[in-house]
Amino acid sequence: MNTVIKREQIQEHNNAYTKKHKVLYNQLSDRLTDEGYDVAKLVGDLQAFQIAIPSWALGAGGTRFGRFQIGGEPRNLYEKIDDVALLHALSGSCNSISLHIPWDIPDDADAIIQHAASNSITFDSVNSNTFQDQKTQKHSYKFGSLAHTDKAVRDQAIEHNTQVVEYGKALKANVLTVWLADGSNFPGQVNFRKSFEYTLDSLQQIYRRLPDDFIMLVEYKPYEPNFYSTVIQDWGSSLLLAMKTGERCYSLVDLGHHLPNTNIEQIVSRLMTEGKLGGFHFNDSKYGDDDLTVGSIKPYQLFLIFHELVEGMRYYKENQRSPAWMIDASHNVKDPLEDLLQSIEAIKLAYAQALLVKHDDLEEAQEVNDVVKAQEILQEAYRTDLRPLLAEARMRNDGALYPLQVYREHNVRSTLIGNRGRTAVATGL
Ligand SMILES: [Mn+2]
Repeated sequence: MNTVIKREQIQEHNNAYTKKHKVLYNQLSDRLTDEGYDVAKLVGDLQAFQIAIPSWALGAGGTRFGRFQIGGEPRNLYEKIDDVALLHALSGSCNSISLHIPWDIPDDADAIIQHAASNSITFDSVNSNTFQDQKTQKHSYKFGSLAHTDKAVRDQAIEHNTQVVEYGKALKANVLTVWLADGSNFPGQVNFRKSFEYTLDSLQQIYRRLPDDFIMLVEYKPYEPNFYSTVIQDWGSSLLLAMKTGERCYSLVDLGHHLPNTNIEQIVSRLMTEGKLGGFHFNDSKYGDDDLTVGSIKPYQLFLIFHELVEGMRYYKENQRSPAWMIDASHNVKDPLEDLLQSIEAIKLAYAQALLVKHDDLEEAQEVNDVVKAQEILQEAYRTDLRPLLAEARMRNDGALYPLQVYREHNVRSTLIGNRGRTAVATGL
């Protein structure tokens, strides 16, 4: 249970800042109403938008050069759920958690579900891990897993994924996310054709064992930990695999899994056109898979991506399933919980800005090739400060008007260090 910040404390904070908030909100609300927007609907859409928090983002991340202690990290799955509950209490925007197996194997699924439910948290996706060896496994993944040349290794990796689904089923999750580290470091090391065929065959085997209410997401990444090639290096490979694997298999876009300057928003549009955008991992980056705070480096790109998402959802309506939204970030110098609060805010802000885009006007400008007007329409939405709208939606979801402020005023990290210890390290990292 999140006992670090109580509901009354959030209420106290909101009472203290209601006056300030109302001035800003009413001003914005009046302006948007004058411009023809349905403000109640905007706030409602923001209230409904929920983002999953991955269990592995709650502790200190690190790089291959080292990891720095944050203190008070969650020591087990229960405490990870507590941290997500705390984030949800403050933000009203993250009612689910994603797990990584075997880092988060539930010892007692019913007790875990109960614990999560008492905090209004559900389980979103389960993620398999064949990028590192576990002590108990027979074969090594050093040279690959689902794409390995040895059938015995592939079978072991397939079995692991099936196991992950079983854990997911027990927790009432319904998404399996597969990301493979498989690839090669040197030219000639692997046969591209064979490794792709092996991967497809392995994914199909996992898919055949998937319960009917489960979907499967295939995540791509151009490099790292392999540096010459990865088997699923881009959206094209991921889409091919998803299409050949089955109806309930989709591509997953992780923002950091692109080479610099890739037009990610266009990829989003393309995948939606095929009805194959199944999931989203949010983070930000300067060069590679930096896993930095969402919106910290390229907020305009984030907005453009959301614009395509909103446009796609609007165009395809019920034919398009809403992607599974998740933050996938890592923290080396920030308090992970503060970092996640910043990421949640950035995601919802980009979403709100995208909701503001006047689609009919934009389409009209595009039809007559009015390039200047098209840009103006997008940037008008992007440059409108919608933070009061977010605060209003948060408050209506019983969250805090200003979550970071509450977090700091109540010295949450010190409390967590007091409860869990300075050297507590999140399991799995
Ligand atoms: Mn990811």
